[in-house]
Amino acid sequence: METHDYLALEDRYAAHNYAPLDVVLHRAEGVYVFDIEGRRYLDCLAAYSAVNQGHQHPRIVEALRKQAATLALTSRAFRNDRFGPFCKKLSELLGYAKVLMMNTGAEAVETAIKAARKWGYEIKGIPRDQALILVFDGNFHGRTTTIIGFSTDEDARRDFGPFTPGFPVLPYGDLREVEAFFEKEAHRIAAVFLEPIQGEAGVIPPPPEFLPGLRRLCDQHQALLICDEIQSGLGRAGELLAHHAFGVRADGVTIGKALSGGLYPVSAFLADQEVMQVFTPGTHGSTFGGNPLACAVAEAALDVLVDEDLCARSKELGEHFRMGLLALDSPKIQEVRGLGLWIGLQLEDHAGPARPYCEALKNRGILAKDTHGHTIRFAPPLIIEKSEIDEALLKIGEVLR
Ligand code: IF1
Repeated sequence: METHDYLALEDRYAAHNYAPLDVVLHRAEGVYVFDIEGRRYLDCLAAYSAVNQGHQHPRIVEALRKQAATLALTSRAFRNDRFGPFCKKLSELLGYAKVLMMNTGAEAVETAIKAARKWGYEIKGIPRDQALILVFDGNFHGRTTTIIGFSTDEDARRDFGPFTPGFPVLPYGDLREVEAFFEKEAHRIAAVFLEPIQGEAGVIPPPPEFLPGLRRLCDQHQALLICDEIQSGLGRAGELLAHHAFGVRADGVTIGKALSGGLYPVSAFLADQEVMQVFTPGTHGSTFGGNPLACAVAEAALDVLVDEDLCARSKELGEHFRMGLLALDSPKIQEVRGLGLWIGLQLEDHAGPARPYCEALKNRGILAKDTHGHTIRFAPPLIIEKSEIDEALLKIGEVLR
């Protein structure tokens, strides 16, 4: 079969909930993916930061293979020899007393929402069914009906109503608006929930005083600060958790994607005991959550993250990538945003939408994804070499010219 044959099959048999680039991939290795015609591409999306460790990392593939042949799923009705040791490892690495394992990012977010609400009622004493969780415009936290209910992206929410109440949306980065809202509603605010850097919105870091300000407000008014680190975490922004770059510690975090290095859906919600105590037997769960295979894969993925010092690499090489983009000195570049190896290249309006640039990059062997019209996202696996970034910069320069 040829590329167009695969396109026809997807067109005929799969729901059209995506508009992918017309490249049919067959295999991957490290920072490269290969299409069915054998053409090689530098992967600058890294599956939305799920393959920070690089595609098919041998240590993670081996962990998957071994555990898959030993014990894959017991359900949480019984115990197994991978779950406890992994929860300890994750708890100690990220610095939270307790871990609740799920599978997809959205499930970890739903877990955080349930924890915050239950904590609000049972610990803070918010009147039942009155809890509010502050969220921000431009957010992306997943695709369940509750989560898209507080999305500000019309495509993500149109005609999926009615939505779950209790998620006031405030302007991202605007501390005064948050302060004013707390003045009015502090008694029923259970949590403030946000991406420390907004991904889908176009890799947008908030003003440096935003997160410290939120931390102060949450401390003042007994509310939880919960960060969604599903995309920004585990090295992508040059830190174990992106919000550390702003000098604060969240009360809870959601993680996913690179938690498995892209080899298996693994996600988690982490918090200290004061929050996690709200979950008692029968109050929450998941068939595959925390299964032995997930734990074995995630354990190897975290070992790679630490042993290969991917956070430091991300920070250093991200700076190199950003400086290189600025050095192109292209009149089409309006802004280069980001932290670590997570870059949003915002094109000037007159430069036209980003999609054609992604098509041109694809023809030069670079896969990147546009977002929100005028931004090209560059988020390669964190194992990328400086020489590969320099090669990419040459091609990006050609395409911009
Ligand atoms: C799609 C976006 C990225 C996330 C954050 C939770 C989730 C995601 C910060 C949910 C997932 C994915 C979903 C995927 C494309 C991708 C995406 F474009 F949608 F917004 F990365 F930016 N929190 N993001 O980024 O995790 O349930 O998907 O495992 O839905 O198109 P999930």
